[in-house]
Amino acid sequence: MSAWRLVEDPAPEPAAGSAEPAQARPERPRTGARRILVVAAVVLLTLVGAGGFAAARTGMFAERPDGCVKPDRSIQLYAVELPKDGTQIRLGYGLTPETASYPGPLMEMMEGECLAITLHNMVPEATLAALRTNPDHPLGVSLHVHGVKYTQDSDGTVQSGSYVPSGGSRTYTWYAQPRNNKTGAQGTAGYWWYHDHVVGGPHGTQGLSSGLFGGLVVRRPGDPKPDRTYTVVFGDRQSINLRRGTATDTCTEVNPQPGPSCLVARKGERVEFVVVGIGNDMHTFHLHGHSWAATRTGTVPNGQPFADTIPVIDNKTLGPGDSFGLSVVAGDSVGPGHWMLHCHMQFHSDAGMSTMLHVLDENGNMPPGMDHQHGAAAPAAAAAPAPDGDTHQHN
Ligand SMILES: [Cu+2]
Repeated sequence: MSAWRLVEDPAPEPAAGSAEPAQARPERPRTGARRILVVAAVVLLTLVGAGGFAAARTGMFAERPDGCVKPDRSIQLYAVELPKDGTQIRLGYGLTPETASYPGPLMEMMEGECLAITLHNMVPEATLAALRTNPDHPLGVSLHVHGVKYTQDSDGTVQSGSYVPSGGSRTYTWYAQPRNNKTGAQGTAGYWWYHDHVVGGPHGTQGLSSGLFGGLVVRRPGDPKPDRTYTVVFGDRQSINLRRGTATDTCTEVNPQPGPSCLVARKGERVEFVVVGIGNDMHTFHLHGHSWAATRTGTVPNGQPFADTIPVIDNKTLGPGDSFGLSVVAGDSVGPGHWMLHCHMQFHSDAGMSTMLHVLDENGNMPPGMDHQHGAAAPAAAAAPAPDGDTHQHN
């Protein structure tokens, strides 16, 4: 057992040879009844503790947070190695090994829901060893989540032992704790993200930079329902979803396939973005032609009067580890077109941290005369120095 303990309102240590602390708290009389209580408590703890400690040895920590009696839903998640991007190792999470991508699949929960995710580590040990920064660091991948509730058992760290060696699997439990006006619990509705915390070192820095991350939305009843959701991760080396320049936008004019490097929508669709910052740099998220409310969802809740207390914005600061969400009605009042989505730190956007939201008309066509703007690569982006092979991409 650990030696950790919290001593409430600790009194100074008694001087050697003295029976009582020199300056103890106001004395409470040690009545006979109190002694009996203490003895009873010790006996009870010993009896219960025998079972409890046995459980602790097998599981070490509680499996689920309070409030999650049993998972409402279970999913399988696979961590796999993807084709290299130039010389850079790429990893991804997927709901199947074949569909792994970076960012990984969007996770969606409703407040009150408890989700069990079984992570299967299919990344070869040799790959994890190549990413390791310290030979003493264990090899594995993990799943660490922001915003929702989890126990140490689902923390996804080395120190809690909650990671998965190559070939193994482990179930993580997330609880989207609802608001509770009685206890003051603020709820977990919001735009969050999940990521590895183990690959390379104790903070999963190499897991993150290789692609092991994804978005999480926790909704509250009544939240707007999006027609499509894109996870947009701003990272180091002026990257969007680990890509930059032309690689950020691989939409084809014919039948573009929505994905991490193809943001496309029809006019009138509600498009939701989960925006996440990773790495070491500050960024600002800016979308042309569209704006949103500075609220949890980016919209003004139904029934709430519009008020000047809710600012409308089209640019938002994003630091490492931050995440936020928003939704817009594609092309609302501005029509179809190629709407830039970029970091507004000028040297970042100039270096290729820029892509497009392609808004087609209601029938899914780009109106004539607008095809010429296809592609995100500004001349400046093409001229920027190539970041270690970031010009390739994989969905
Ligand atoms: Cu930036």
